[in-house]
Amino acid sequence: RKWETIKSFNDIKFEFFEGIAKITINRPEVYNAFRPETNIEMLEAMDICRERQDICVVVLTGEGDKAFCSGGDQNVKGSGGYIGEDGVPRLNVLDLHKRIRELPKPVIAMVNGYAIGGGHVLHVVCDLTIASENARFGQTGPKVGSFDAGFGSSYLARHVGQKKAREIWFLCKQYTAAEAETMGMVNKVVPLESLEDETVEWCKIMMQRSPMALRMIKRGLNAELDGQRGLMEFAGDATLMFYLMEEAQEGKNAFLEKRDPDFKKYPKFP
Ligand code: 2NE
Repeated sequence: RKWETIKSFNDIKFEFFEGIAKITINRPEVYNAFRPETNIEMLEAMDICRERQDICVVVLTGEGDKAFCSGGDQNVKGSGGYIGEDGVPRLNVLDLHKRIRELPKPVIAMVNGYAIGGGHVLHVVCDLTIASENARFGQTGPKVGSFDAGFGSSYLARHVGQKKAREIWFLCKQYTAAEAETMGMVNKVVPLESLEDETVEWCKIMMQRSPMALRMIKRGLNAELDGQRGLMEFAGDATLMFYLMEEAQEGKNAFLEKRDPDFKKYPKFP
């Protein structure tokens, strides 16, 4: 399989293959921990994934066979957040969570090793998770002076239930891929050597499905948890579909032609 580079970055690889975009956190020396610049790059890559018509599915993974992502880079954690090269503290991984949720295309976490701390949250916010047998899952916040009480807790609880979510956060233990699958936060576990094949296979199946149907399902499942913000995304897509109907064109045409719109001819579905 030949992945083509979409755009070169410092901290990530951003590649394309037959409708699939792959974002790889490329900092193996720190087990793919992210720093502010890593998230800025991933945000740009996600924007490209949103705009490009030929990208149907996004895969998020980490370089090497040790880690998917070990969370925030502890070397740059300072007062107020993770300190960027500009000296400013940020917690911009939260912007990435929002971007993954908003993207009207499926995002799959391809977990190839440790998914720990903020790295665990990243897989939690993805739509699907496929993990290799060597993957390890867990939160560390209360051990290292951090927490994610947002999607990292509330959405995790939707996957594994309240008791397990509290156990994961309060005890900061590590869980095997098999345990994560049993808990309901991983869709499938495969040997490391077949991880990418399996992930690409899932992508290909989804690409045979209706993109609009997948989009609306993602919006609806998000809306349940995302309140007014989720309804806004859902409603935005309803408007998109309305704009595809002649009924919406009639309103605009009447305005431009300086006449009253004739909506009577359109069906009133039961
Ligand atoms: C991932 C884990 C469990 C792996 O353990 P092990 O023993 O297999 O490897 P080791 O030796 O700990 O790590 C390998 C190298 O990666 C670096 C280590 O320092 C080490 O470097 P060298 O000594 O070889 O030079 N490394 C690993 N994780 C790093 C990190 N996050 N930042 C910088 N360097 C890192 C073990 O490494 C581990 O527990 N890592 C720390 C996980 C962690 O606590 N992450 C931060 C959680 S807080 C967070 O991410 C967060 C949040 O809670 C809320 C919002 C945003 C972020």
